[in-house]
Amino acid sequence: MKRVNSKSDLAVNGAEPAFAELLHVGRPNVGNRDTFLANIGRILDNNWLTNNGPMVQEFEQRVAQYLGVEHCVAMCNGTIALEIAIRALGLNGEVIVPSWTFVATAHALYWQGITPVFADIDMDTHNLDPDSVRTMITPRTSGIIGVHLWGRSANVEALQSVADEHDLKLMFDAAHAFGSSYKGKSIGQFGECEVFSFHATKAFNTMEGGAVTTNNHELAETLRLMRNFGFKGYDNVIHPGTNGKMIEACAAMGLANIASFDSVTEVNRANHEVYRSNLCGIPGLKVLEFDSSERNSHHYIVLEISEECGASRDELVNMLHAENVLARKYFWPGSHRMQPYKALYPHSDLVLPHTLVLSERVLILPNGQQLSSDEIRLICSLIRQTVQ
Ligand code: T4K
Repeated sequence: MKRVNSKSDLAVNGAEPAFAELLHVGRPNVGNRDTFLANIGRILDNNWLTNNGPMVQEFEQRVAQYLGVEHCVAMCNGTIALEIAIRALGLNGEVIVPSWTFVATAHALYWQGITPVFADIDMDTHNLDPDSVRTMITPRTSGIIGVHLWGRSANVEALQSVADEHDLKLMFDAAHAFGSSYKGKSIGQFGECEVFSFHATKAFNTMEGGAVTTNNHELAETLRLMRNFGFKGYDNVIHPGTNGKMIEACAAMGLANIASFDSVTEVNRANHEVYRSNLCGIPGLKVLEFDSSERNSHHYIVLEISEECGASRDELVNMLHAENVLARKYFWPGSHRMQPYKALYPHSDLVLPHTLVLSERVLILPNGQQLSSDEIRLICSLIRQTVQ
């Protein structure tokens, strides 16, 4: 690995980094401040802060309309939304998930006494491999959770076929996929239901937040009961439930941000292109492409660094951190090598070869409306100088 020149050289030696301020992966995209503050004013005027208030209802309608789905049930975050959806679908025993995802996908099952069983992924798309899913099915399997990783849709039809063949429920963790499509249809409409995260670090955020979307009226009704302790009217509990409610202030942020979401996507797409053109032709370094026939927020800039590259993934991450670029190794080392799964499945490396390879190769770079083209070019030139 070569040391980078000039300013960045100094940074690696402990002096001035290339960027005066930290450039984070996950820096929030924030819409019109005046709209947000006016929404907050409306909340205060209403004297209604939470519990299915008018702002949350407006937000749900707006999201459902944007995604072309019948029901959006807003929740306090994506993890609780996953847990509630899993319980509402009656999943039990074992559920098949990718290991190559944020650990919340597996935790949402384990937290409820359900065993997550990890299947491998496709090397090109980083999404669940339906053939690997097939090999993991046992008499205890009740469902499959596909993840649309990096906003690239999972292989929806193939997973649905596996689920239908074995009478399993299929749902999706769509935490990365707000604004994405599969065969031209918006993500949010597939499987029994889909679960979004609107965390601050997502392309579209409500600070903290999430939602379950579905075209199934009965399921939507159950989800609404479950997120509010099972209450139907005053003093009348008709279902087991928890507190999964989104607060009004989060919906206020969501309404401000959804108005600018398309422009955030455009900025991300352009940034992705700048990264791609400035990093092309480096042996062993690939910028993950997005399928141009599908919609995607282009929020994640995913690099794969293989052995032919002049620097390892970890050397690049260390160099970037020294330069104040907070690149991330999402989702190293893979959920199956995190606790409690590592102790539960000490041999699962053997059945997850693609997950293992990618977990050593992937690096995520910053993106979003706050990043300039010049900053991207500088990040790329730091990488180029390091690997040459
Ligand atoms: N399924 C999938 C596939 C997911 O990716 C996630 C969440 C979930 C389910 C669960 O949804 P939630 O329950 O979270 O709604 C972050 C997020 O906390 C998490 O929401 C997200 N995935 C995951 C991919 O990333 P960490 O542990 O990396 O967070 P942290 O604190 O290191 O922040 C990430 C980066 O963002 C840092 O570089 C700092 C920057 N940042 C963060 C915040 C909160 C900012 O610049 N501003 C901010 O306000 O998990």
